[in-house]
Amino acid sequence: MSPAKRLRARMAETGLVHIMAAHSPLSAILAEEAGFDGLWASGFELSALYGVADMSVISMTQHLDMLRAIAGRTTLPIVADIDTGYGNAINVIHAIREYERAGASAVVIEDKTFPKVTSLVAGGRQQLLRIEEFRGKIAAAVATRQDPDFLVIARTEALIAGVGEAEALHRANAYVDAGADMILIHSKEKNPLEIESFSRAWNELVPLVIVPNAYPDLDAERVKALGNIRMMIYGNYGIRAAATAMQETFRRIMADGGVQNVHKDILAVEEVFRLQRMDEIKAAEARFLR
Ligand code: SPV
Ligand code: MG
Repeated sequence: MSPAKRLRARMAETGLVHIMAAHSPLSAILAEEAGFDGLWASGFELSALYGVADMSVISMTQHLDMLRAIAGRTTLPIVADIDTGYGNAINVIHAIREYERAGASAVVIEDKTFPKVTSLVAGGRQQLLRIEEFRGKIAAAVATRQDPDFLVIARTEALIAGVGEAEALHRANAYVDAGADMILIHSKEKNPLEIESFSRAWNELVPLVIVPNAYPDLDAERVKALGNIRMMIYGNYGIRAAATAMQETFRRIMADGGVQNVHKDILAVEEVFRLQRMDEIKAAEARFLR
């Protein structure tokens, strides 16, 4: 069964899949071990990993390279964050071919203009694309995919841009007409009221996706009660957790004048060996090094 088919099957079986952001193969391995249903090849996380803003600065090639590396080290389905699709509908056709070939099971394309501005930044210049133009991108993605289970997820940034729920619903309906398999509704409100209200107003059969970064109180139990959200993406938790651990450890080493205190609080090297599958290397050495 293809990873994309598994992702769809899991959604049907559990009603809600949990997708963890991954910015590296190591973070993907850790997400798989923790039991997530899939991975989010997050633009925000990869940008942060490179130390740059999430504003269309990272290239498609950089994102694809990381996605391929991730796909090579995990069996989980990967939902690729392709931002605005790297240009117009023609660029989307090229992107879908590349991402499917690289091992993605789904893409999320957002209805902003290129270059995009990261959604959660205060005072961000959030510019929406014309609906017709975005419908063309969604239709192009649907027409290009080879695997019918590959998911084309349309993300509306209408709430992020502050144009209100009616416009968000109007756009989401238009994207469903263009063939979107799911609608990602994003919000930067600190509480989940905006998302809950959209979910209640959404009466299409097409299910919703959310990224509860700004409004962490909306947990799986509350999401399930809403009834039409089938995917939760934990969009920036991997890089934030990694940066927290590094920040704290690095500061302690400088403050303590050595590694004597942090040594016991971080992964043992043996655990890193396990994650690197050193046992397989040892077995191969025994078998082939003559
Ligand atoms: C990402 O993780 O890249 C996202 C989610 O698109 S957010 O940064 O919250 O917009
Ligand atoms: Mg993104």
